Amino acid sequence: MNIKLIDWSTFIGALILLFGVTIPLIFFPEAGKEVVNQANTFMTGNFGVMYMIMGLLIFAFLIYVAFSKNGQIKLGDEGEEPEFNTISWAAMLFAAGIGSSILYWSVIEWAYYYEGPPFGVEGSSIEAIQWSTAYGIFHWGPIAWAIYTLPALPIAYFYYVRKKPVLKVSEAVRPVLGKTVDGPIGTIIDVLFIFGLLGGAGTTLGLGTPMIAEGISSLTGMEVTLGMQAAIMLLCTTIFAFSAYSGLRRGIKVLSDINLWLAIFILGYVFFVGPTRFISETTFNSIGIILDNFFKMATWVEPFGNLSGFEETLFPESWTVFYWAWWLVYAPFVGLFVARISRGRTIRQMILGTMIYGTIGCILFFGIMGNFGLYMQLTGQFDAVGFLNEYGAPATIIEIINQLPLAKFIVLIFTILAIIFLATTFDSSSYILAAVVQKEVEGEPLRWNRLFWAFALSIMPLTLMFLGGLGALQTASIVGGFPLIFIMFLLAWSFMKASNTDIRASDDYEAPTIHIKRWKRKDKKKRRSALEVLEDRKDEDD
Ligand code: NM2
Repeated sequence: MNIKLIDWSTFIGALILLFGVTIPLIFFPEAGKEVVNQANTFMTGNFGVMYMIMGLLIFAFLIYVAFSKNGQIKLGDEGEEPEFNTISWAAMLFAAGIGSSILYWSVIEWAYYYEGPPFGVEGSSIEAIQWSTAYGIFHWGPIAWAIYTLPALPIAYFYYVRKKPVLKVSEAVRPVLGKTVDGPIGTIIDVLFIFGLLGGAGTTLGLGTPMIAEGISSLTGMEVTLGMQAAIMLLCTTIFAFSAYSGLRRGIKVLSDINLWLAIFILGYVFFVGPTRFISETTFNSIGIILDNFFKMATWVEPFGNLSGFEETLFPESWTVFYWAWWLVYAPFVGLFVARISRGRTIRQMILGTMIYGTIGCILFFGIMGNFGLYMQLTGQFDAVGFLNEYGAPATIIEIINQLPLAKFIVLIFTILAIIFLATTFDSSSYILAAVVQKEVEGEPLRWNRLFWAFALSIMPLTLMFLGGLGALQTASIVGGFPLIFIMFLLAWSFMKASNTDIRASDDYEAPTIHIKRWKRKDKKKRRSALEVLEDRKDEDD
């Protein structure tokens, strides 16, 4: 156990924050629940608009960068081709950014909007149905993917253009903060990133587990209990901890590939065996609704909410703000992967690719899975909304899948898919967490370190699960994400500052693709960043 390699201030800082939040919740569950709920209401009520502004600003910023000089910069050397072809690039991008939650929300999100639509629309009306088909896609659409893309900009830039291997978020803001990132400020930034990711993971595990439990219950007839859910959570944790510990790279890669094919199979099955025409038409229609109302949806904060004569829905707080926060906490982590796979592309290709392909992938899930459920509802074959009110979301999701022909088989595939999705998301998160708290990464982050973070990742959600309720889980991302709003701003600034300086000094300023040539990689093999290590990992896997 080589403890010299650990960056102790970041490690302990993250740990203090983690236990500082979880231990009081374990010992004082009732008071804890109250505090968590209040924190949630306080954050979303007072600062919700900040998340909304952030989403829109990031979206506008990326579109601007994509079509500016900065977007023409090539991530790599002159003549270098993109390292991965566009299809594998898009598939990897999707696998890194999306986990089991898409199975959850793509099937059920519409049902919430059907009953509790936005904009003061009456529940279950035709208008509500229209919104219900569009809002899920909006929450998993271009703004969401823009949030994911932003951190990739400085990380990819410093890695491929300035040729400095950067893993830590604190390193990516060095152009703005200078030497201060070597002190406590840098540690705080990294700790906040860890805290955010723990929050995001909390939301993911907390939503995924009850759904998997319902799947198992539907297959075996066993009753869903808290104990069963805890066992599932531990099972998923153990799968990824085991892979983390034994370095089962092949195993995890095989799992991700299986996942991709299972997902394609389920989508294809529901599309062709289900109401193909209804799904196609409704999905197409909902894209129109979003295009027509994009800015209205992106800015709706219900300002007259509790003034007299208006009935407050709390829709923006419960949905859009929650989602932007959730995408935000995963963003630095996904940014690292996007950066890693984008060698040889221009900044513009990276930005537009992420936003377009990411959105298309989510449209497929929401369009196919969501509209299948809606079809069941509208044709009276299955009252998903009634079932949701009575039995809750996880049971309803599985019951919707149960309406398909060969139901048992499809529920089985769906449940397996959810388990693998959870395990692979956590495998990569624990890898990144372990790497961030190390000074150097030689080969792989230390085993015990990876294992440690693998389990740390599930402590928070386990606690939150026993506290109960979606509300408590949603807060995990919202609270965890708040400080990251400011870090995102620093990341954008840092990218602009560095790239503008380099563009000014470059000689192919007028060319359609700009190659920045002034930076050479310092070949100090000893200090390897996790990014390089990931690269090797990939090479070995191939
Ligand atoms: N996002 C995409 O749980 C997961 O699927 C991980 C969730 C941020 C909503 C990402």
